[in-house]
Amino acid sequence: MDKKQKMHELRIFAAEVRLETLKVIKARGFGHVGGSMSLADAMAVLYGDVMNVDPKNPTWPDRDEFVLSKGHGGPVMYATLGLKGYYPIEEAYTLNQPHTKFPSHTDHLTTPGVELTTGSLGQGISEAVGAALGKKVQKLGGRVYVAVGDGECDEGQVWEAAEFAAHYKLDNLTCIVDVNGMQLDGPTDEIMGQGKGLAAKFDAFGWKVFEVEKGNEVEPIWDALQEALKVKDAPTAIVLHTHKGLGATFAEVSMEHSSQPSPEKWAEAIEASEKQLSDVRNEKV
Ligand SMILES: Cc1ncc(C[n+]2csc(CCOP(=O)(O)OP(=O)(O)O)c2C)c(N)n1
Repeated sequence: MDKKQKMHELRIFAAEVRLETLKVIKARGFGHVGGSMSLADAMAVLYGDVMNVDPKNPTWPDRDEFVLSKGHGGPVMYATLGLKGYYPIEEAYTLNQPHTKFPSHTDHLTTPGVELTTGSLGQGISEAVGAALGKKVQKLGGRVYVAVGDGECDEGQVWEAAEFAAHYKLDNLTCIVDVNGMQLDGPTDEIMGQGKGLAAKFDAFGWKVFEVEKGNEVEPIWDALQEALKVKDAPTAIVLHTHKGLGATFAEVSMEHSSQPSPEKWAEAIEASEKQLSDVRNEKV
């Protein structure tokens, strides 16, 4: 398949992920819309093309693994894994309800395809570093991908993981840094300034960094991930500049962290998302 066609398919997948993320959260009525939607395009590129996974054989040792360190973004992962075939997507419409397999934060013990349990910010990247080292020690194939939030990077544990990964030259580890500029209670810069920025910080910790200004477009994300595959002897960070809540009409302007819109606002958002999907499907390639 040529690259243009591939990007078109990934744009469609990203629009499907956005729509299903909204449906998953709507079924509960409230949840983490903002940080789910900012990551939708990266999830689509990873699971739609880049990652080597098999939903029919989810524990195959040489698979690529993904860890959602910003575990509150569970809905975007459930949407992606459902669309990818790990389970019927409708199962995820039980988000955060009693006895569900889809808790608000990702849990390895409950959800097919979720590799590691996250939710306490900072821990997921440490787990991912351990998984990448484990692959090296056991001489297994596959890579480990992990997604952290920019607010999450206020956690010291992120930087312990970062120095460890560089020290052990974990070139089978790629960290997606979702720089949407916001965290739970306000703009990331106002809560805790991040100096010269997260690209400079990962670089200073010995990572090879790729910065993507259009972090909600599939093609530059895909290009950066291809470059990351070529790097030897260092972990890679893909710093994505994204928009919190993108594609959710009630959240994308306010960039709110979690949302509980009225039924009317939900209906409006679903309709807009369905239209976006149909527009992308009808794009001329
Ligand atoms: C250790 C820890 N402290 C606090 C929280 C509560 N919390 C959940 S999400 C969040 C903000 C995270 O911001 P960011 O990483 O930027 O996420 P995004 O904006 O991408 O959703 C906080 C403080 C937590 N989950 N874990």
